[in-house]
Amino acid sequence: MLTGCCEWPKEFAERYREKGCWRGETFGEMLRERAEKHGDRIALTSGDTYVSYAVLDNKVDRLAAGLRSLGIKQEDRVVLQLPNVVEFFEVCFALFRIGALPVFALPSHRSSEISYFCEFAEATAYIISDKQLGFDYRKLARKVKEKVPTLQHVIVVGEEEEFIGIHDLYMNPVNQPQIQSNDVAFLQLSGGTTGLSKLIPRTHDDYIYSLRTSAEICKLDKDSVYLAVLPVAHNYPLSSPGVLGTLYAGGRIVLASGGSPDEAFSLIEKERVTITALVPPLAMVWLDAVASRNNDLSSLQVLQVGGAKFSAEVAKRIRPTFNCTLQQVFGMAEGLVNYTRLDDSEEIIIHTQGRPMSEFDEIRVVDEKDHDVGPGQVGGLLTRGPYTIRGYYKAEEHNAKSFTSDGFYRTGDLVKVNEQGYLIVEGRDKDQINRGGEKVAAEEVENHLLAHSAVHDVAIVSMPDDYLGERTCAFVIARGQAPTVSDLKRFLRNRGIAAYKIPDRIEFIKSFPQTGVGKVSKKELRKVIAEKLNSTVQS
Ligand code: OOB
Repeated sequence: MLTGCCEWPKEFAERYREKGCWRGETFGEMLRERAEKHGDRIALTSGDTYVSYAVLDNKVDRLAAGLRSLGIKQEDRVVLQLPNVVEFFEVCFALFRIGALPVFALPSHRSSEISYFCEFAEATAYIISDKQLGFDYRKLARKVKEKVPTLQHVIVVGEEEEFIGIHDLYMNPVNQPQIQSNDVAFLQLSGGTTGLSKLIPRTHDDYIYSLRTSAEICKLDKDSVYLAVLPVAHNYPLSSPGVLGTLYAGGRIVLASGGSPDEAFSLIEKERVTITALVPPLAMVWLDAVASRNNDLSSLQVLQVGGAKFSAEVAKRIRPTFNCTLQQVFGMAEGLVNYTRLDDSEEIIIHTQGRPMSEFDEIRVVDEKDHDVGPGQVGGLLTRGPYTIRGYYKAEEHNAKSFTSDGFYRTGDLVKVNEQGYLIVEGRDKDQINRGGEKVAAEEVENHLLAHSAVHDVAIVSMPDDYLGERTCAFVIARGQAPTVSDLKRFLRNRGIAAYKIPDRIEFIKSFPQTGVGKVSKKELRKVIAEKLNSTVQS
């Protein structure tokens, strides 16, 4: 296994194999088999482009040859930052076939995040699109190359300028190395709690198990049509069951550039979409948009909502509005994914975040001392299982805190379990803000702000928000003359961080409230801002 990754202990690995979870499949073989079985069927649709399984398989082989010709080889890390385009799949599977590991960056990441991924993962290549939504990724690549001189190749989908154009990399197929199913297939990103995102190594065995099980739970088959509106690099639309689960089932993926009802509703109508995945704020936008549109959405069978807590009040409106089944999804890139089942009662579907997808998922709900809480009580969620990692990539010290000595991952989520074994998310005890599904690690943004000469200290907390669920508020203690809010926001943008991490609100404060042991009390700060918001709403 790749150095810096933690394997499952032997007895667990043996059990997961024996029980048929890990079946020795790799992603490269999976696509080949689907191409042999479903050759002429359409795997991917993007705009007017329709790509069959056979064509996808062949393009992947040719691109794999091209990537090899650049010297990209087994175990090389490649930072992949592509939006929802056909090439995302070609690159991904080409890397899988040569045994190189994609590092799944999001389109919203900027130079600070990308440089860190490239440096930390010691990436040999960085793959981007030319321009997207008015942003030029080649400019970003120039900055990253300057900061990370070891980065050897920048490959561009579109106009390549001084870089390598992907169109030059489709070559005659060559023999590829034998890939082991227990090898790491790629690195996902964690939402991050302490400082920067951690990298999550997922193996072919464990990930294919998770998407196969997800596809079964969602009853996907070759007639399923999955609409991808969220960025496909994220674990949720990638594998729950997402685009990879759809390919596993031999179904068809329809790519959308974003979640606007204009685009998504026309695609649902035109392509007869059967299932799609949303985060709660998007679900609210869709609910409100239906009345003013007259698209035929009758093909839609399942609407998944996850990534952040979906309020029961809004959840109730899904079935009457879309005439389809709501499925709540509570998952994490580290592994564990919970689903409400399609035939569950409305009560369960509306009021819970589902139950673990696998009978081999182990969950514990514990107090601060790691003792199990009583039935129905709220506690911290710990989990281990056949698709939950045993450690982050190259993060020994952090792993000692994020995992128990017997290998349970500390999710940082506060949950309770009902009598039927369904989880209800009640909050979190990790230093992270969940901005409608986008995760912000408080410490990462605090560190950026601390680099400003007029910032003496800073604490970032969540504040309630009707639309996103939560937004970020930074409490700043100024040094000398206080900077302005726009100064600080500009400062952050110039440091090259993703826009969703820029605090929604900045409050200046003289000193921080403290806990009994003299730490900053974020709980008190959350109260301060919530009360302030409340009083402005009322006045
Ligand atoms: C998904 O993955 P990540 O890694 O971006 O974020 C994981 C965290 C969870 O630990 C939890 O705090 C929160 O996101 N979360 C939810 C939730 N789904 C995720 N909190 C409340 N209710 C939910 N339904 O977000 C992710 C990965 C795979 C599938 C679905 C979501």
